[in-house]
Amino acid sequence: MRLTGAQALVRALEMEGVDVVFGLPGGAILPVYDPLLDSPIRHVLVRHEQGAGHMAEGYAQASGRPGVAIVTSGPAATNIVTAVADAAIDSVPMVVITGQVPTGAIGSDAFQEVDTTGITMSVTKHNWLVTDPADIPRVVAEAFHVATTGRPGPVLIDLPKDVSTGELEWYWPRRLDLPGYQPVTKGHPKMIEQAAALITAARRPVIYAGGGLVRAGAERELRALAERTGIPVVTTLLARGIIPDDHPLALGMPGMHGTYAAVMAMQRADLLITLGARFDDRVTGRVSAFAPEAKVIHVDVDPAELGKVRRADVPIVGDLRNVLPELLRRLPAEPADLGAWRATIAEWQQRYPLSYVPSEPGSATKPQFVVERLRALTPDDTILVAGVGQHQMWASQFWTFRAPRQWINSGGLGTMGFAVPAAVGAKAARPRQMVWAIDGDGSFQMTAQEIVTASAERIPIKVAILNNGYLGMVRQWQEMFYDERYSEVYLSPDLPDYVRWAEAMGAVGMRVDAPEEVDAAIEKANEVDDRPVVIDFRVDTFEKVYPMVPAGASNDDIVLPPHLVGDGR
Ligand SMILES: Cc1ncc(C[n+]2csc(CCOP(=O)(O)OP(=O)(O)O)c2C)c(N)n1
Repeated sequence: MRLTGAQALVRALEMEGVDVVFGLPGGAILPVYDPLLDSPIRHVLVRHEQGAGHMAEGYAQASGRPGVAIVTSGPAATNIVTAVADAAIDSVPMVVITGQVPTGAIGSDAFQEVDTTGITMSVTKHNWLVTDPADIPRVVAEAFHVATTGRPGPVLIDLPKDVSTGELEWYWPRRLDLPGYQPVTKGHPKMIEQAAALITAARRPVIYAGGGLVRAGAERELRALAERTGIPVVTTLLARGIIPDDHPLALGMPGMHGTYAAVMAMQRADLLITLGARFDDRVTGRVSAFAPEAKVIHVDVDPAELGKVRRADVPIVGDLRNVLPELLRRLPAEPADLGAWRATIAEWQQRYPLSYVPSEPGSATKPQFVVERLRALTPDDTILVAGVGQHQMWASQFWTFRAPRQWINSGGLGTMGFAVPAAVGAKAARPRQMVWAIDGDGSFQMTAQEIVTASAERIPIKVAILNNGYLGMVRQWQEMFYDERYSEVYLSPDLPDYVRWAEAMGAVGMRVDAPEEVDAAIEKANEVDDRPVVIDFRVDTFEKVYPMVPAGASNDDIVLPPHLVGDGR
């Protein structure tokens, strides 16, 4: 059967089981948009290509399937680069298709020409510039394979216009021939044995659970390891929910804004069982002072992570879903007695819990209170998305996570503007689950136009803006480390008028000025199911995120909130 390259591309996406793509057309990608009209694949028309990228990420994180974005050449390709970089550092499977100028014009500074494969080389797992229509089915199959296997990540297919208009004889590759790409999935038995021996000998072990566990879908295996051994678990920003926060072994988030117990448990540990985590600087603080007495077991599907930041005593390359059961098989039936260690940790938890001072009657709403009320008033399986800043940390700290894939966030890149489009993508993937985004006023302004997309496409997400009138996290650093010299961080809580803006974009807009109004607004928002909702929560400007390990400091120098200190620590 003869097909155009564009028809073959759309057909190949169908073969891969794609049900939704996010994108926006233009000159170089026009041929692809024509056969899309005849395809069962749903296309969500975004208002900015960065939004398409984050939507694909939100879709992928909520569903576990790769997200797909289609954009044109030049400025459209550069617009999506932020989202591609975001997906790369957070290991999100994503396939991006970009239009390109015709092959004969490449290199001539043609209209809307950029070197897309060159620009995205360092932020994709792999990319392809297709020069022959006959390659399209094979490249699409390879792209989905590479994006979803080993360490997941973004890939990009650059499609010149003459390649999408050219013809080929349709085929679908039965097997892929990628000799240079063979991800290791089974851990080395000798290494697993050594890991079991370290676990058996440890008296102060901690499981350092990272986002790789979520990507691998290894929540059962993790829980089995923790429960069998009684070893407490810290969950990084990307791993929140991999073990329920109300589980007796859960210590919450480690790192810069982690719980005191999680930070201290890692610092005092004699063994870190590192699973799909990468010793990010936001977790380790000053690396030379991090967990000084701990031996390290490091399991990761990506060999490049092992020894990158911290030497591993036992490095294991492999898929966590394979490695963890093997490890469990080698552990003795009787776990070591960790009673003393667990008691020490319990004391830290009890003395220094995550907490805040509730607002006085008549004074401003505390942002943490909004997060707590949202959790209390939404269904258990609600998907929570966040922007980047103080609100993100409060969301991670004060939401109670009970399952993976219900927390979607920009971790490694820290991309303001992530929340609204990622929420749209998550809701497109999981239409029956409620999707809330907690956003900052600064972050919201970066991609708010995707509320228009949500309205037009009837994707009813809900957005809680924690409006403190500032680029709050930067303000916090200026307050603490720059002598309260506030340079370019004031935004104003009233400009723009969020309620009118939301309504102009087809959403329901609400404003909440006082703590007593919080519940009613959330309940009203929960009832809206035919359009997006945006609530402008006016919150206390002066609130800071605690605990805090200042950048570059040792985790031992963790700063507790003022209301918890002065008790002899
Ligand atoms: C695209 C981008 N630009 C700049 C930054 C640096 N930055 C980190 S947090 C922050 C402030 C965020 O303000 P807001 O969204 O209002 O959230 P808040 O901290 O007030 O909760 C800034 C500017 C960033 N992370 N991303």
